[in-house]
Amino acid sequence: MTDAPHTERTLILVKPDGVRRGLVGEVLRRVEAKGYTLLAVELRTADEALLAEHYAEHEGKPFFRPLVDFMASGPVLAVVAEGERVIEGFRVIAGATDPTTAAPGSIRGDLGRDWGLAVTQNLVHGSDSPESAEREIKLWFPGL
Ligand SMILES: Nc1nc2c(ncn2[C@@H]2O[C@H](COP(=O)(O)OP(=O)(O)O)[C@@H](O)[C@H]2O)c(=O)[nH]1
Ligand SMILES: [Mg+2]
Repeated sequence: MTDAPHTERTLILVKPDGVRRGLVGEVLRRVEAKGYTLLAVELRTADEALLAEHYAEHEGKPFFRPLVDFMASGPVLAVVAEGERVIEGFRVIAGATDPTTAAPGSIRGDLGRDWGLAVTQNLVHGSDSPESAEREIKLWFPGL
């Protein structure tokens, strides 16, 4: 951690499993309770082109197609949040990728588990670096 102020923005998605389970409010509550500012919140069903672009780094992996299909299976809540070190902070709130082993206290650890669909359904997405955050925010909220 550095001492210099480091306000940044991140893209958060409540994935279709989270929306279907009625966890939109719970995810937003945790983001707000941590003290981050919501800059944009929009419920939307993403098309395949947007999702393939969003997950471009995973193209070619065996879970890419199931992941895109799952993400297109219903509405997602797209959120831009702002704050000091929010990119790292939200990844901690979200927990590890595999919800079965994600730490209790995290969104995935408290609310997620394996439903027999590997780790695709893990409730939330959060940008993993400043470069990813900038790219993803442009993709989901071109006007922001
Ligand atoms: N089925 C399956 N899905 C995966 C696997 N790894 C990642 N995913 C899914 O792909 C998303 C993106 O993967 P990654 O960027 O590594 O994880 P994240 O940054 O923690 O979301 C994850 O959130 C999961 O939904 C895998 O090994 N199998
Ligand atoms: Mg990732």
